Amino acid sequence: MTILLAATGMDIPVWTARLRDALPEIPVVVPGDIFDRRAVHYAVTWKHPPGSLAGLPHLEAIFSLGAGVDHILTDPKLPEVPILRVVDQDLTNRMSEYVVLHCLRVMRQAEVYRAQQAERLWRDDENQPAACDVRVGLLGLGVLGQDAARKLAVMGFDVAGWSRTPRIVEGITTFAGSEQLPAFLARTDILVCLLPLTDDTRGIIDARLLAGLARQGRWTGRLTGPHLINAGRGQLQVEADILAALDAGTLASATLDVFQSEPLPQDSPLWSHPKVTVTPHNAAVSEPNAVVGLIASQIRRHLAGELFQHVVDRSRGY
Ligand code: NDP
Ligand code: OXD
Repeated sequence: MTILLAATGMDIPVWTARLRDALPEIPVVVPGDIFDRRAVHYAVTWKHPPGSLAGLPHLEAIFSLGAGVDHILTDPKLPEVPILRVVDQDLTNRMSEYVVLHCLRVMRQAEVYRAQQAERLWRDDENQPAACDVRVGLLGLGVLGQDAARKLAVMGFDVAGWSRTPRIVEGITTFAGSEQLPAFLARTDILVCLLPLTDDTRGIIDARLLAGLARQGRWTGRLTGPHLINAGRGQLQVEADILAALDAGTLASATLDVFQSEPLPQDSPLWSHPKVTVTPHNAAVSEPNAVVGLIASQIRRHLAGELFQHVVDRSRGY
């Protein structure tokens, strides 16, 4: 029995070493090694080369090294075995840190004070809004969206979430389905996107969606709105529409961790736009020890005859 680690953009020696430490009884191979394809029972993947998982007759499961699985589902030769994604408290905490950080950064106008500092300008804004007057809306109320929503609520924000099917989350106003999207957007000052990339969500953050956001916050003073934070996937957003909305003043700022093309091309106008904050798709990194621990426990469960956890529903695409 062998594990095939087929990943690009990851530190392969580190992940291989962690897998070997966690499952010393199972050899780990990588594409390019000479190995018996019939021996491969598990594949551990991140953006694997399409087709590289075909021709593994005894493959029993494909693990994603991240929470998202769009990178797996695009493979036209994907074997019909369970796909398992990362659901891990370490990754979840990291994403919530990112969301809370940037919501606070927007609300407390960090960019304004940074600019004032550059000019040695001592100017106090007497009308800092209270968090309860700032309405945050989460697109996506799954594992990451719910945790971020709860932590934002602890900070005092007025939080709502939108999902495909109705969800009940204590202290959070919830909306579901395309028919409730306009009402959700209309009460949103800071839109946080934590959706998966699927056929239904591709390009969802477009001019129409941005035009539906709240135009007037419940605060007075210098804070303007609305604001966008996207840490889901880059192909959820239409970057030309975001830039147009920023330039038209219908969007006050965009904080983007993910991009239509990654790494963000050098000539992208997003890099230098004064209202855009760019982070390099690291809102919630997969920490090797945490994620390998999860994969090892899934494999041990499976070898003991138990069911896999966190299995992706291929028909939904997430
Ligand atoms: P989950 O599968 O737990 O949650 C997905 C949420 O999106 C659910 O609430 C789901 O609705 C909702 N959703 C899916 N499709 C639609 C739709 N068509 N309309 C409305 N809502 C929809 O995923 P996670 O929370 O674990 O992760 C979300 C995404 O975050 C990942 O897929 C990945 O792309 C991204 N991510 C980014 C990282 C980064 O570093 N930037 C790190 C980790 C993840 P319902 O509740 O009804 O199922
Ligand atoms: C993930 C990611 O999906 O890091 O986990 O993007």
